Amino acid sequence: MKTVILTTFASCLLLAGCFQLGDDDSSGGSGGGGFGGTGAAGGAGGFGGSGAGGSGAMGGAGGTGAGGTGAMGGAGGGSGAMGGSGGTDGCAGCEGCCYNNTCLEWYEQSDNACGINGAACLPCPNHLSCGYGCDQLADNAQFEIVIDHLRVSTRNGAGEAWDAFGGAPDPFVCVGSGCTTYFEDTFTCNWSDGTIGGSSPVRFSGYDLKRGVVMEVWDKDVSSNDLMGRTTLYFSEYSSFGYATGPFGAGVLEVEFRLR
Ligand SMILES: [Ca+2]
Ligand SMILES: [Ca+2]
Repeated sequence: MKTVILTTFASCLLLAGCFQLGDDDSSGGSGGGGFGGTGAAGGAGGFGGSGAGGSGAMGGAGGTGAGGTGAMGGAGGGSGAMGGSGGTDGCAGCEGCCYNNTCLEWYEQSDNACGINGAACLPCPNHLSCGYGCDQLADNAQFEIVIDHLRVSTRNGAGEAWDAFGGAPDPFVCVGSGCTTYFEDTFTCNWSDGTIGGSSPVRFSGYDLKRGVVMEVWDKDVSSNDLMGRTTLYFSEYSSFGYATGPFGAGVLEVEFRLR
């Protein structure tokens, strides 16, 4: 009988999904998995049931139900031979992620097991790495920069109009080796597609974005373009909501942009 148990255990280990990392089903019943039964009526499986509040990869705290009847005879509220401490207590108050019913603090995490606020430790998406949750740009990931909005001042640093005869500027934005399209005679630009590089998007690695990329805003002129502002952007955290800058240079009031 012992052998059967180990075989079951081993085959369970080989089956992805047999365990779910940090499945903290505090409502009980469905947690546990793998090692025997579930359900409020107590353990039916070889390792005792998960009973109420079982969770954690190694099974719960053994059934608390009214008597297991499984092959291995969980004798009612079995102690869960392979069981963990049961419940989700091991991750109670966890600010990191929950793995095997144990809290992994942020400094103990990796790109393969990451999370916050007691959530299950999960791998980060390919374009992100683990910081405080999966919030950092992955070094090797490739991103495009999309400019959504630009607002510039009505006068340049010398207090003059940007164009001759009091004309408004014709702004566009460049980052690295690429630029957006430009708008004519306006102080506010809202791009429908402000991809840097346009139809041939410039791609930036996460590594380069973290080291800093230079953003410039220009006023397109017939003779030579006027630089309206230049700044360096350092992307550490990834924001799916996008980014915004404050004023920079002689004439840039704000830029809103995002990574794609
Ligand atoms: Ca000009
Ligand atoms: Ca103009």
